[in-house]
Amino acid sequence: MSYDIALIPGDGIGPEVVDATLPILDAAATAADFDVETTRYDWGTDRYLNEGAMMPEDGLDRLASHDAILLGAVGHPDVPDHVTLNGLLLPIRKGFDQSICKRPAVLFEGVDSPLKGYSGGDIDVLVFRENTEGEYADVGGREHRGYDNEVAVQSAVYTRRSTERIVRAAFEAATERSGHLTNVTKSNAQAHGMVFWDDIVSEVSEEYPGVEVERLLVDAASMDMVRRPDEFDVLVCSNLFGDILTDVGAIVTGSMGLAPSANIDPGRDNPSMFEPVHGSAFDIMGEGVANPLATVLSGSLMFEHLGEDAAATALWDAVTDQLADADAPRTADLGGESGTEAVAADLRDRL
Ligand code: GGG
Repeated sequence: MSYDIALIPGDGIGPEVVDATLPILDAAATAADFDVETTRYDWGTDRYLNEGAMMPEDGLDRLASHDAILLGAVGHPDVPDHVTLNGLLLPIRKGFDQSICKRPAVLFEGVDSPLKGYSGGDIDVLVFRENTEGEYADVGGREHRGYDNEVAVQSAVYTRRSTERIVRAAFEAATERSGHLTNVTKSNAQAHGMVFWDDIVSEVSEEYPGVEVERLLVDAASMDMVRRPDEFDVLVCSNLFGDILTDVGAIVTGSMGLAPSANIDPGRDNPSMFEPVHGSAFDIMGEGVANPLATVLSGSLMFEHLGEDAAATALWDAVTDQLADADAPRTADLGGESGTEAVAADLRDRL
């Protein structure tokens, strides 16, 4: 069996963490008796600066035949973030109907949380973020620039199809896990889209009588992510709220460098995409110190999605073992002094 993976290393530390991860994916694949073939697409801000677009016009067509996509990071200090995000990452998520974004936030053994009283094993949250619409729907406009009556409108879009998909995916996960689901909205202030969202959660909940649903407003949920993250299990939320809450989740579980994500097309008509939650981190680019573990864990989610459970588990376990080992190399974000390559080499040995 062989899988054809599209690589989009992207900007900043993206190429560093992707390149460090590839031999690790290969090692896990070889041990599980399958092959990983890769095709590299050097799309991103350098392309934008040279050619005026983050990716070619037929970019989605070129990606469509791949089994999955592994992406590094997007963003550049010389280009506005809305240009880079809307030029590469968001068109892929939307164009490939990747409406389900799954982001685990796990406090691994051996990793320190900035929260007092929390140690390894205490936090294990899985966030389901709607990934193709909501506040990132790119609906709006800006008029009368520079005049007193200047106006900007940014609308959020919630469709029944996509909202049901993310909510159902979250209920499925909650059923397999603790039976507890937290629905995060802002339906006290946003009486159309967010109340619609709550209605869909209520409808879908009838199919899952075993799942207990807690409702939280996003302001309270953000507070509780730092006050009582151990009490959360599965969270479901809109695109923007998921983006914010998963950064909070990453930092309370020790580092952005440990947070993986999966952007999944539930219909499986298109390739799904896997990427670390972190951005391009230009401040450390080229120093060889970026933490590759979020990308490795994203590779684990990719193998799981491809049905290669043994390789997925092997990768996750190798990272877990490394983090639990006080003598293992670790990068500066985790309090260590090792570089990307030392961490990657140690992981390869563990596999
Ligand atoms: N690793 C992907 C990346 O560079 N993400 C940066 C970012 O700003 N992402 C926003 C989002 O996930 O919606």
